[in-house]
Amino acid sequence: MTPTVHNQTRHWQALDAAHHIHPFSDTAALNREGVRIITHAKGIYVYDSEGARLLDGMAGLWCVQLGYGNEELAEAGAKALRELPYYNHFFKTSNPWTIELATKLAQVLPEGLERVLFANSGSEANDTALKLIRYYWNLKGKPKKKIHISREMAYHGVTMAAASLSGLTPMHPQWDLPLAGFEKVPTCYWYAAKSAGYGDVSPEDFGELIAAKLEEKILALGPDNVASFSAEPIHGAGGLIFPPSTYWPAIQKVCAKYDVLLHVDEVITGFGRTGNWFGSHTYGISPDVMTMAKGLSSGYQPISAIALGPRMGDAIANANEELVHGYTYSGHPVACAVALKNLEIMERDAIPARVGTDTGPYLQASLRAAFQDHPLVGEVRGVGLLAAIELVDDKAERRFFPEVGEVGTICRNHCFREGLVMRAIRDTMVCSPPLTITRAEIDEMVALAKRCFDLTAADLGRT
Ligand code: PXG
Repeated sequence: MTPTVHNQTRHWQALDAAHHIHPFSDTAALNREGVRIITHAKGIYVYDSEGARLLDGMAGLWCVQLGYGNEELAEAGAKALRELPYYNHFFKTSNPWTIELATKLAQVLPEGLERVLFANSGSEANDTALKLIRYYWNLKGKPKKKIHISREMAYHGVTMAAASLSGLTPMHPQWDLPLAGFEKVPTCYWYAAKSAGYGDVSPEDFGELIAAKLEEKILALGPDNVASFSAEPIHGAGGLIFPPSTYWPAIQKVCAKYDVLLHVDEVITGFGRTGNWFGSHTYGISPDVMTMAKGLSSGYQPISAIALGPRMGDAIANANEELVHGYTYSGHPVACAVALKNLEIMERDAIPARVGTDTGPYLQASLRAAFQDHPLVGEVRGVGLLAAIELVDDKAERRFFPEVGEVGTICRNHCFREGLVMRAIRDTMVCSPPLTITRAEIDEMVALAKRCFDLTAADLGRT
């Protein structure tokens, strides 16, 4: 948007402070500081109202797969806006974009996921998935199977159910959550295993050991009471925690053994991020139900989806009764048109394969070359165009800083000042750039990050 008054930034900051409450922010503190106003974006860069350019190493919030300013997506949305700006699916009606998007999804999703429902956000998708899981067990005559198990450090969104499913503990006390019937198990954070008292276990053994915790939990609750296990293939907002190779095979065995439905949350890992269409492809996971959002439309429109495998899909499609669920904007034609075009472009330009075989390995190698021996860096880890750099107090002991988040915040602030958007989760620096990023742009991003890490090390006197 173009500025219209003198000192436009301060004017907008004042209005924002007066009228707009921000997500996951301390409103008073933010208002004292003043927000940064992003006015436009192109490719991998966003620009603020003061003319500063930032390299967006987070693809917005892990979602702008095709980068900013994609004309084909804008055109697809504009065309649908003109032809059918709104219609619903409640009155025995559908529309071409929704139908074609559902069909395209069935083609690119892991085998067996053939039916989809639409919603408008990742949280709604997860909320819906849990409702469908409950419904499935009711249809199957097992109404006692109602407990949802998920993982510590998981992020699944903010609705009452999605926040209950989330395992990041700060998400709960303000809202008296989690709701009853939500249980947690430890997660496969190998890097933290030593400081958490697991000793010098190998990643592979740790994967098995942590999967066994799910079995113990199911047995403690009684398999007849457990409806589902939910997990991200890779923890996203929990700090980019990648599963050891043994983890997912073991988890799937446990779910199958106790007839527990597997809900896979691909809100971050979907749509090429890990170098395949889905994280489930990368890790060989066969979900009963999968949720997705973000990259589905490259973030250009709010849209999410819930895909059902044969078990749930067949039971629900053949229930012979009304499915008492749906949102006004489920399968919105404009959102579907943009998402459909997004998937067509990804397919045409082979974006997942490019991430898997070219830019992904290049980013991973570049980060390791730049940071492996950095005085603050304990570990560089990643898959595809997802990467995390763990800032630690003691590399040999894999020991974190005593004041969790302090060093991460220093580093994150340097990044912003130097023109790089990188997120700090605790003291883990994470990046998840647009999937259209080029090798030259990766070089630029890594060089910027290196400068910021060096500034952070200098601040701490650890050069
Ligand atoms: N599942 C996963 C795995 C997510 O990452 C959601 C569900 C919820 O999606 P909605 O569309 O309801 O926000 C998410 C969202 C962060 C951050 O700080 C991450 C998300 C959202 C906001 C902030 O990393 N992920």
